[in-house]
Amino acid sequence: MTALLILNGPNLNLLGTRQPEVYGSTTLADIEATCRAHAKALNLDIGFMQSNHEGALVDEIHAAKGVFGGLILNAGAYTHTSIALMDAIASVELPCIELHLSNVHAREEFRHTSYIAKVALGVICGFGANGYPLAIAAMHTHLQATS
Ligand code: CA2
Repeated sequence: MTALLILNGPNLNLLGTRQPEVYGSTTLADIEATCRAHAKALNLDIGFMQSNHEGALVDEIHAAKGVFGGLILNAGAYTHTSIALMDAIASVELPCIELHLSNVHAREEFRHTSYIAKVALGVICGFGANGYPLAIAAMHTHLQATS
């Protein structure tokens, strides 16, 4: 069975508790449950984790090699700053979908830059928590087409 790793970056543990007008009222635990249900329906295994620490995210990406067939990454604010995450994704040579709850292009200028997009298969943003099942479906289609 193919497996996907869904990684979440800094502050996403706060989802559903603050700023619901920007990020919605769904918690990260709700999102994980939705992801597990969608993945099961597609016969996919998933790993799901969140960290507020850049190095921990880099370690997870390294450890994904040989275990997971693809990555779905909401790197939070590290999206806009982290060459380390970009290099980690490039180094494992796994397909990666960059994901955001909000439409980062309709927000502040600094959110228009993404280091992750440079090494990603594609980017999904602006669909709130629904972006997670969209990303799972997109990765599933990609992995079927390339296997
Ligand atoms: O829209 C997204 O998914 C973001 O990755 C969220 C990041 C932001 O820095 C990116 O530009 C876009 C911020 C996550 C903060 O999450 C919070 C959730 C609830 C309350 C406060 C912060």
